[in-house]
Amino acid sequence: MRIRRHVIMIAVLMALSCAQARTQQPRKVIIDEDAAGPAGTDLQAILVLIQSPQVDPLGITVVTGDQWRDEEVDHALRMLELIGRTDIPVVPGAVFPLLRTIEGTKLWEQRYGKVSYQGAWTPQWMHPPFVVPPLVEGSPKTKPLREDAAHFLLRMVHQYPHQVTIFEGGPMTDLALAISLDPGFARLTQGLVFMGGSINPQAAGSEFARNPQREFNLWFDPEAAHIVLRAPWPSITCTPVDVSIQTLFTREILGQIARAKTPVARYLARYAKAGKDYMWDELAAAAWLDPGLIAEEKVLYLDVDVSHGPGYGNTLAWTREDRPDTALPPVHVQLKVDAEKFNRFFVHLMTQPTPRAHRPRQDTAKGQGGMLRPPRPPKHPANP
Ligand SMILES: [Ca+2]
Repeated sequence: MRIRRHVIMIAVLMALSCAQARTQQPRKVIIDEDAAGPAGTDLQAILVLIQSPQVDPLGITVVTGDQWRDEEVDHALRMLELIGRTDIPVVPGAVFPLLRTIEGTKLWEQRYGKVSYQGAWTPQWMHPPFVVPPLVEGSPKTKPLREDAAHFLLRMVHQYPHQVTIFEGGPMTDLALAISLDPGFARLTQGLVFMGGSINPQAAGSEFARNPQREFNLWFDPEAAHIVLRAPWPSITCTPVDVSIQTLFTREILGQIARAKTPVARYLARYAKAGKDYMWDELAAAAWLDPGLIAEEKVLYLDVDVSHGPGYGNTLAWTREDRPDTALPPVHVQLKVDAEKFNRFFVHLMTQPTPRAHRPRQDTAKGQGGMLRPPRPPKHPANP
């Protein structure tokens, strides 16, 4: 009897230690971003995830959003070179949204009014999609994977079922393509964390006061977001405009980071612009690492207006009681941040040595593990 009790006790202890070992495993994540650069919210969110020793970044998939995909791919590769993490694959994703076009957007504006921020399509700095202007931080020598983002996402979640969190910091085109190719995709992940959407932001005087439900990531590819927000994710966490605009990338924050002499701190000191930008994506990444940074959240049901009328691309939100009779999964929507705590968390991460870094690459880099740059498609006059 005593022996049996001992055997049970040993089995329980073994199970507990296995569970503990599992929780200590680095958390796998794929970072889907519109990686505009150098520095800026997209790349700084990638840095948050890379700088955390808790995280195993399986890859960075890049989608057109704030800039066109190809220049974003180069900004991401170059940053990885400068911080010594060229082992993390960069994977090209969608160049165009599923349905939205530049021409269609111009027609929409004639009817319903101007959209001030259109990412890569903003008239003041728009250029053809496959042109990469010179990078101030230098051109990367490393290359992206030959695989496309949707297939990479699918391959990873099949390789590590239920272990990979999808971090989405840009338009959701790549995720919608993965779901369309394999409807089991969302269920095979550990969950979705995204920056996007706008519920009821308190933003007097800003663009969000006039158009409170328009947020760029969902607006840029409404049909993709519509597909993604209906997929059966095990969990969804949303960092909307409401909470992002409670942050600010101040000169003080940048000054504190610049005092560290690490490659990440040097990169930010040189290229980041402080003083006026919210920390959109950085907050989404940081709150995934430490949910204690969020002071208030609410469970809502989200969708996007795909009716192609005046509200095309706007965020739609319901409570459990008033949601429509469709299969929308619940979303944990962050509404308030502990801004001081978040700033400290961010500065701490940005001033630490980069985990698993090799010697940062300057300008004499060899290729990235034999990865070859895919041939550039012919110049494309406009979104078809
Ligand atoms: Ca982004």
